Amino acid sequence: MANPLFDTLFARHAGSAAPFLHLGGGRSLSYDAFLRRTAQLAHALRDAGLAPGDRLAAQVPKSAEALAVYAACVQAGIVFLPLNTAYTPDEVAYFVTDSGAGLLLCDPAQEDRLRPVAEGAGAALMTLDAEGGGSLSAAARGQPETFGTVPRDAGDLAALLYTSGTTGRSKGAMLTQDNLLSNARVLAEYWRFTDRDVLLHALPIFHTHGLFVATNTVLMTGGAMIWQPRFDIDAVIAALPEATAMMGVPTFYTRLLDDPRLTRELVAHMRLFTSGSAPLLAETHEAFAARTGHRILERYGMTETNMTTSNPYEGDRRAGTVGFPLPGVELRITDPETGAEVPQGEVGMLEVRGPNVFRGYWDMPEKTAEELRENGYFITGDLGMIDARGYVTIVGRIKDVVISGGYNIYPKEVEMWLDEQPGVLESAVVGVPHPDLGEVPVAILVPQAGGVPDMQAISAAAERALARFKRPRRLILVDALPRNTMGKVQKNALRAEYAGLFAAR
Ligand code: MCA
Ligand code: AMP
Repeated sequence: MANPLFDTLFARHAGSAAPFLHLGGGRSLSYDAFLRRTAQLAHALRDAGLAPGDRLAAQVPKSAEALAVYAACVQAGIVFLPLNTAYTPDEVAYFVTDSGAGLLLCDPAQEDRLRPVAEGAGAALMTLDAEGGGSLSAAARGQPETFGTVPRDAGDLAALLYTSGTTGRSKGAMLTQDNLLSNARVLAEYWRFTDRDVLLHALPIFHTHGLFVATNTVLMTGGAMIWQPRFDIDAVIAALPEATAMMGVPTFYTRLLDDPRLTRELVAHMRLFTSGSAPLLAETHEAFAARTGHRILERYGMTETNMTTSNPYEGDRRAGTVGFPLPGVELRITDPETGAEVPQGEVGMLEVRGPNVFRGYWDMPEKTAEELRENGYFITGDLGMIDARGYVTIVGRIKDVVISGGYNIYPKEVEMWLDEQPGVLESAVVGVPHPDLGEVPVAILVPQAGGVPDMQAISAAAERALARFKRPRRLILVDALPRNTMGKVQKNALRAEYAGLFAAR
């Protein structure tokens, strides 16, 4: 095929009047209309100077048009680089510069703040707002409604997704056409998606979960999506009766459980709820089953690997486990020190291999070599075990990361920033339990000798430097950090000490 990803996910729906996106208020967009818009956008991007292989960085609100930009990039052979809308201009500057993006697409409301970023990185700047307006849409208007799809190989890059690193520097995970396509194929089949499905889509589309797991799976089978800009409990409850499936992070399910409108009747016709991106507490799984009769299907993956394990569609969905390796995915458990496989049933490092595993980190061959073995196994940084029945359970992480509402926060990045603030000698950022978001970051600060850091000034500066979800929910001053005999900060002790800060409601 000339462009496997575009041909399989998009082109096959050309001319189809079937609904693709339900946009609310009775408005829907058919597959055909979506693809015609995609072609117009592809023309506009080419006119803007983007050639196959170039990167397009997009920090835009979720909309049908924003999804069509992803499709247009695939059609034009442009590498799509989606960015969290919470990132500050400083953070965006790093991604645009590091990736050498040719174009930064942003919300017109951010244009003034991001223009210097684009100029500094030598990228063009275009805009797209939540209603599909902006300079890119204007450039697409009137363009031909067909576009000569740019040929691509299965191994060519389709997307570059940045994941923060434990060293504090974000790394761009290079995802190929086949990484995305192989996973979409497997998930659509494993989870029994068909063209009769209507997926309630309330996830952001700048991460693997909302962009690839949800969207590509639906595109694979020709179903429709109820396209909601964000998780709003009222809108979700109103839409559930129209849906057949929903994919969410655990916070979606705890928020639904907190709402008395979640009843067995409301979701009686649904066929599937999935959860991932963060651990789903067994008690949430059980409470949801008791209230609705549905067992949430938990699965596990990473930006670098797409989805790797899933509980079964038919059969026992076991609370607290992430199920079995998906077809075509090899998973092994190794000793974190030696890399040798551990006996079945023992805890160790999860490593995965398969067509789903990324090609490496953008421009970081050393980092790639550290995490992606020559034999193709990717070292996840997650600790787990496989039980006698083959179910995988994640028991912890070796990598120092806090997962808050499904967003990853790398303490190192926040600590490096905190350590530079006036009056701060050193800092430690840990995740503490939070009833809504699973965990949230908290910072423990040690003042410089004789000084007292201005906590308000630090909080104010954090607003400019760090995306909201990364900002510590509390700044706590202590005389010294607990250390072991090797001098290493004992984060477990800090986590234990502050575990009750946001005690459950
Ligand atoms: C919003 N805030 C957050 C988060 N989201 N803070 C920490 N962690 C978060 N995740 C901030 C808001 O800016 C706001 O700040 C305050 O917290 C409360 O906001 P609220 O209105 O309650 O939040 P929300 O807008 O309802 O969002 C919560 C959410 C959302 C629905 C859980 O974060 C979400 O959709 N998360 C999904 C993330 C996701 O898709 N992850 C997949 C990546 P203020 O109070 O100052 O206004 S991982 C992945 O892709 C891998 C491969 C995988 O396995 O899936
Ligand atoms: P990201 O780097 O954003 O792709 O996040 C991937 C990480 O999210 C994984 O390495 C896990 O630590 C975590 N994760 C994803 N799904 C699950 C799950 N079902 N249970 C526990 N952790 C998960």
